[in-house]
Amino acid sequence: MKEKLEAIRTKAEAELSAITDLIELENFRVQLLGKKGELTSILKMMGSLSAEERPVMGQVVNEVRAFVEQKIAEKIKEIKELELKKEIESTPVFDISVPANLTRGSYHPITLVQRQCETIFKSMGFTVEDYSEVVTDYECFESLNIPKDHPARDMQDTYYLENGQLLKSQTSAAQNAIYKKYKDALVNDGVPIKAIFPGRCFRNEATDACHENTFFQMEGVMVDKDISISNLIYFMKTMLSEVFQKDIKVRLRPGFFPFVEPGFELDISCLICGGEGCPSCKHSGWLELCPCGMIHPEVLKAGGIDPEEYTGFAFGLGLTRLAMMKYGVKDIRDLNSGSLKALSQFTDDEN
Ligand code: FA5
Repeated sequence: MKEKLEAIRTKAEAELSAITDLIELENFRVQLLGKKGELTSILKMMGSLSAEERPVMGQVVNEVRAFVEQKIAEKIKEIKELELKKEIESTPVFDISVPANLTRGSYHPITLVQRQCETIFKSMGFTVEDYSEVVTDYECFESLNIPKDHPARDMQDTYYLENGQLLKSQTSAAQNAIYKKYKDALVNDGVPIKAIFPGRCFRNEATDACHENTFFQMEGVMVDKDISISNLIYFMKTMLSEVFQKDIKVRLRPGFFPFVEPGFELDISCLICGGEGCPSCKHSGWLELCPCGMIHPEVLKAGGIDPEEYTGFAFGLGLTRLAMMKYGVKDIRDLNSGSLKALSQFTDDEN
């Protein structure tokens, strides 16, 4: 038995040096140490030894096993180092003089529509604001007259973070900060607040042809003395006729949002089906595009503005839906698909 063990030790030393890859090495390991391996079969014979021989032989078996295992571990390390070296040597070196193989990129249709809306509103004296995607409960709900436990929260299935903040579910979340930013100029210098803030919104939606879990809105607010619903309608009409460059059928119907009073839903006749009804408009012929209304006194108060003296309107334009209608995209999910083939058909020629 002892000779057999010595033979295994010699074999391990001799054959391991010729092995050059990990698969071959694994086969060799199984041949010696596997369930039916040479060393394992010797172990099985230990039962036939006398009580005196067994511990002596047991010690030799352990020594040979440890020796073989160590040799195999060393070999693994050696093979891996060699493989890494080969990989480094075969990696092509970046050559700045090689001509680039690039085709011209294009803007995402939502970017195109967003820029177009920004241009339209800037020309009417609105500032374009930027706002974060992670907001507080106060910004997204409480400052908008939606206290905790208010049923209106159910309309937006929101992604909360562990720290209690949330992914913005509506661009209205920026309203409070905008009022606070510009209220002094309004009160002291009589400069009306006129701002838009486009941004990405997130909701835990059951997605379909007109609902995504990640989509863009563009909020707009105007606050001054004597602002009325007529001002709101004027700006909405101007925006739509500029974006589409043609007459669009719209309808205004009552809508409930705790942060406006009165509130409206502004729908446009679906441009995919011409108002006949299709999956893009949930077969109604109309697409909810831009809810709006007169800013609720409590919301103005939370922004530090006296509602007895000032009034204003706010709207929340669905930018992603606007892009669908403008470019005839039938399924909203195509816009987030990342398919370069689909997106490459849009160019920035119009901007
Ligand atoms: C709001 O988010 C309000 N903050 C809008 C508002 C602002 C009202 C100011 C009054 C005053 P709503 O949940 O309806 O409302 O969303 C507004 C628009 O965003 C919708 O009309 C639609 O065009 C778009 N929108 C909403 N959810 C989705 C979605 N899951 N996927 C794509 N677009 C969406």
